[in-house]
Amino acid sequence: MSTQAPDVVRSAYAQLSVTDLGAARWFWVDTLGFHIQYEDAGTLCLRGTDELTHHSLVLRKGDIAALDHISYRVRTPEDVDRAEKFFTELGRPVRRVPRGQGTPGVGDAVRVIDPLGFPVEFFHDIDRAERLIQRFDLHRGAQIARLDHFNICTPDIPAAYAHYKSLGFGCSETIEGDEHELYAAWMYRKQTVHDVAFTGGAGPRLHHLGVATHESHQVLRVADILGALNKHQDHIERGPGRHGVSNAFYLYLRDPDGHRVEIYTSDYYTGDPDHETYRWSVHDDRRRDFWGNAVIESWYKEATPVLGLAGKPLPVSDALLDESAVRVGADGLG
Ligand code: 4SX
Ligand code: FE2
Ligand code: CA
Repeated sequence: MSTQAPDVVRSAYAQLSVTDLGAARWFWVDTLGFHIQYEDAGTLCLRGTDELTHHSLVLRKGDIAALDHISYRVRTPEDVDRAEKFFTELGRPVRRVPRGQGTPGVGDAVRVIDPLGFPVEFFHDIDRAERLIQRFDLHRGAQIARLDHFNICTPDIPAAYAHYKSLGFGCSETIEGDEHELYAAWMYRKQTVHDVAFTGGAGPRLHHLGVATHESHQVLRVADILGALNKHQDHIERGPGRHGVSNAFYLYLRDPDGHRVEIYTSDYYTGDPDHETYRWSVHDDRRRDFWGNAVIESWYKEATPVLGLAGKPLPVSDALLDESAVRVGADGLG
């Protein structure tokens, strides 16, 4: 019998290493409208207006631009123990991080390098924060409401799908070839299109963080702001547009270190127990942009490196984890 998986509630926060905390603050706080919940000389803990927990994004001053970890909230304190056991039995590196030794505001946690090579944290306990949803007087920029999802680059999409299935994730949408080869998948625990999605390519790398606004005008507004701040239009990478997959209205930006963020709104409910996966053909030009606009090359090729449990960059590979998986190449280019 396999070990019980931890009960994951949702994608909760990401911690990024940034090389210039002042520049990162300008981008994430002043321009995107994240709120500062905690700061010290080397750290900013940020959250959106809907978020009642301490943070959904942590920016840490580091030597290189990288991902420290993505982090999932689990349902009970016992689920933190379950996560520790689950990854230990998979033979993966695991480190227990007691409250006070890890990220500010976060209680007892476990950090692992998962089978896909990503640094992933699981925690239950986190400090609560004040409700800002109706503090309209404090809303700025894109008026970010909450973290929505992580998108990660990995060369072996079937292996990523299988791993997250084993963690109890549902699959809302896929992109598939003629023989149902899996090019991309969107998987969830909360009742939206996704908490995590996979982009084919060398991995482990973070492709982007998806952050949600309430309305599409907020997505357009941040593009207008970056245009108005002449020279900052270069932070706009792709969009605005309407995704085929997820139906979300979107805009991709790059932060001053090149970390990619997607401003995302208007996906749909997936919480019914018999919710079925919606499958897109890789030949359907509407899959990534419903209006058929081409995806630019940097979006497929560039991504953020990840750090191991000791804080050193992990090597990136485009080799398959699972040799039996069908390899059909990256979706979209060519
Ligand atoms: O470009 S895709 O339509 O495949 C897409 C990308 C859909 C939803 C997302 O969140 C995303 O990043
Ligand atoms: Fe996304
Ligand atoms: Ca551009």
